[in-house]
Amino acid sequence: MSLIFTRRAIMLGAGAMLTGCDRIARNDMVRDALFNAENFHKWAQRTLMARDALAREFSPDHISPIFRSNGTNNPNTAEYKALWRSGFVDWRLEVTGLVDRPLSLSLAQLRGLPHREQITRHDCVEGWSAIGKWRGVPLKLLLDAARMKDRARYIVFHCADTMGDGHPYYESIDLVDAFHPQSILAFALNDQPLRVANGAPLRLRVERQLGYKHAKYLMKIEAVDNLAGIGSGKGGYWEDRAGYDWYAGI
Ligand SMILES: Nc1nc2c(c(=O)[nH]1)N[C@H]1C(S)=C(S)[C@@H](COP(=O)(O)O)O[C@H]1N2
Ligand SMILES: [Mo]
Repeated sequence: MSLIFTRRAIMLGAGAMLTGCDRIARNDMVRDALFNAENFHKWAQRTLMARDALAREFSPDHISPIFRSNGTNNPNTAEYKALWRSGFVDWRLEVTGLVDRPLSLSLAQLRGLPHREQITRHDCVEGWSAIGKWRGVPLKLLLDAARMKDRARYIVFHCADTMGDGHPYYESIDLVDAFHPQSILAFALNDQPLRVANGAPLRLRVERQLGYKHAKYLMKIEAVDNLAGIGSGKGGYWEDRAGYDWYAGI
């Protein structure tokens, strides 16, 4: 949202009140769209800081001795257990949706692609942080290989773990984050293959965002033009159920 648009929208609200018609000003949706913290934060981050700025990276001596697990620590479904038992040789990452060339990639294929390594801090809304060294494939590389269509706007991540309500975890990000150089699909943490507790065999790292955006246990990534058809339309498991902000920039 540009500053000009914000000003115009506020003037529109004021004008409506002056003419005695305060229907627009009282309309909760309009007020929320203008003034809620999430929109302001999003606007501030987009305008005041370049969204492609890098998240801070740390030196190896800052790595946390233990990178704890949060949320699901083992999907424990029959399908996942079978994949885990055979060392994930039968696991595939599907790249689908608005792409000209859908991909189905094995872990060996992903490991064979160019990597990025980054030591970053993970911040969970539940009040803990940890610094870890991640290694993975830049998301951009896969989206380019799949030849994403021009009308794609978001990337949705579908996970293997079914949550308490029986629905698998899911998340989504926009293309600014998808193409960000630190957005990687990580298969290693602290020079070890990713543990089950941290999302084996593959999880998203989207370093400019809060912990819940970093989808673990990836099965499928999907390019879409809008989020209306994903869950109840707010773009993520916790966004749909607990009102977490979709844009969780830090
Ligand atoms: N599939 C899946 N991804 C998930 C979660 C989850 O429960 N399932 N929890 C999220 C939350 S809230 C956090 S803080 C991080 C935790 O990652 P970690 O277990 O590696 O610490 O994963 C995120 N990604
Ligand atoms: Mo979290």
